[in-house]
Amino acid sequence: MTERTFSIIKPDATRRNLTGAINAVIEKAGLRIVAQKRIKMSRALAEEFYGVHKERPFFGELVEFMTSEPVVVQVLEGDNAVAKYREVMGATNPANADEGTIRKLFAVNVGENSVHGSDSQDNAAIEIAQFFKAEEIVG
Ligand code: 3AN
Repeated sequence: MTERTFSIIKPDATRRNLTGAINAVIEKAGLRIVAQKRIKMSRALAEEFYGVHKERPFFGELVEFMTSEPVVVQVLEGDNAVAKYREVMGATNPANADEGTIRKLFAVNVGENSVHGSDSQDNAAIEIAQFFKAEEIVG
């Protein structure tokens, strides 16, 4: 089924000029980038976005990192886009990520792990709406 997922290319990757290299992996996997923009996340937006992790010990560090430098936010479209992008990203900790995945190829460590991808269709819809207006998405 064709669906959409939300992606962030994180500061560790934008800093190293890896946006194009990561997009190449995304497109090669059959996902279409139907919206994309480079933004600097505000602290308020980062805290809201990662609200589910509020009680985790790494929350402060995560918000600091995500607001430290620009990110590229994207909407990806394709067959089973949510699950497919999770596969393409690889495990949260790059040490456990499969060969050929974005995190295996590019991530620095478990915190600076280059990309975010929604973990469910419900969260994809919520996250897309946090960053994009409907008219910014051209499928
Ligand atoms: P995923 O991004 O694979 O869905 P989550 O939802 O468990 O992983 O974690 C959200 C984000 O929090 C990760 N992408 C990573 O940047 C950060 N994070 C997760 N675990 C750790 C950790 N142990 N130390 C530092 N940052 C972490």
